[in-house]
Amino acid sequence: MKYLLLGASALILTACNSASISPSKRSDPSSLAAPSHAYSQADYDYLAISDPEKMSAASKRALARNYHKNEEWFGEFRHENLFGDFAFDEDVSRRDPSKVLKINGVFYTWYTRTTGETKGFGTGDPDAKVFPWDHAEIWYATSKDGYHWQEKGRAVAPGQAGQFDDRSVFTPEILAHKGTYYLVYQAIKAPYLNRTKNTVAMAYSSSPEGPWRKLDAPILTASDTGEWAGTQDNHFLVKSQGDFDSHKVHDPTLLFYRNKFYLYYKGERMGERKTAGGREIRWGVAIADNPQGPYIKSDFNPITHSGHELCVWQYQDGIAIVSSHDGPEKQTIQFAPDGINFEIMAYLPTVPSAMGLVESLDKNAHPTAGLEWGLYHEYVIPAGKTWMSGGNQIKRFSFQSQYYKPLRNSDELTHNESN
Ligand code: AAL
Repeated sequence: MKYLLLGASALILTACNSASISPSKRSDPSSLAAPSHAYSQADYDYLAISDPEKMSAASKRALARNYHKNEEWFGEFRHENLFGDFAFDEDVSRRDPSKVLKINGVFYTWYTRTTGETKGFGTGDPDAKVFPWDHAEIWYATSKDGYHWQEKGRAVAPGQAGQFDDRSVFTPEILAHKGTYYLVYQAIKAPYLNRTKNTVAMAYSSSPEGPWRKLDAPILTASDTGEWAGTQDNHFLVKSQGDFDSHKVHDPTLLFYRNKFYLYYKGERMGERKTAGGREIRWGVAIADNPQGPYIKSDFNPITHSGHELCVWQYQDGIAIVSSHDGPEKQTIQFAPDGINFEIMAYLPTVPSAMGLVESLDKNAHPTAGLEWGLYHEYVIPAGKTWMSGGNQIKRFSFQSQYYKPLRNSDELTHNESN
């Protein structure tokens, strides 16, 4: 007798010879692709389920959520300070680091850089800096060892007055593909108000040092659904909320996957509500045949119901993500065999904000090898300041897994070899 679980909850009894059931495949993504799961005696033993005909809700959930398969995805993050220009500087905010590329033996990252005090909304001054990422530019830095970083200069600046990116450009991600570097980033057109909808823009270059050439128009915009209530600049007041990305399209992250360009992003909704333990945040994906687009939003969006800044990498033939803060599935690692249909693989005690992964790591060496180390940001809030008026600092994370102990740096491919 064996049990077949269809979807996440319906248990169906099937008469079957248990000897014919193949053992569970730990961390084998292909086993997640199947629409149903058959369970072996080894699975029940692993979960201490003595009688599969009498299972509690917790035991059914443990099977449905793969607690018997995914232990190799578990681990925890450690944090370290960085040196040189990435040491904390109270006068310069550096945040939202991109992926780290290794090019000819040198690490590169791109990030949001601002100066000046954040004043918030409602000052009456239309030029006042409303967020730590307002009036921002995208800069880049390099490092030989991943610890000591040298700021090299500006990569992308806001556009001329009247252009779609005339107020701020920030939260960059990078993709290197066939000798061209593509920066994707958020853009704001003035005025920057509570109800302002941002866009996602792209610039490209044949060198990581630039010069960068901007596309004339955004590659992604907020959905044109939802309706504000009244004319007050209050993004909580709506007649209807619209799609998951009716207000903001954030944290663009571009991957070359299955011969297409997958632009993963965070959506925020007009009239945002609180959801289980956090803000109403979901992720979507838009897919293009060519790196410059057009990017078509997936019909399956939203593809998560949790998370905040994006952390996305290819593992084997699927896509893995870390869902950071916000939502009922915050602080999880998830995996989708097709890049769309994500399942929870592991729960995490903490998750760094705005992780930038190291592209040159051998990500297929282990489920969490792509997380071996990378960059992230932290808020530094001196006494008397808030998260808005305090500083931002780029730091380094590493992922400690009891199942995977890599040789630091020595097993990295150079960027050129990996592309
Ligand atoms: C971050 C990211 C995006 C937002 C802002 C800067 O947490 O989600 O980048 O726009 O905050």
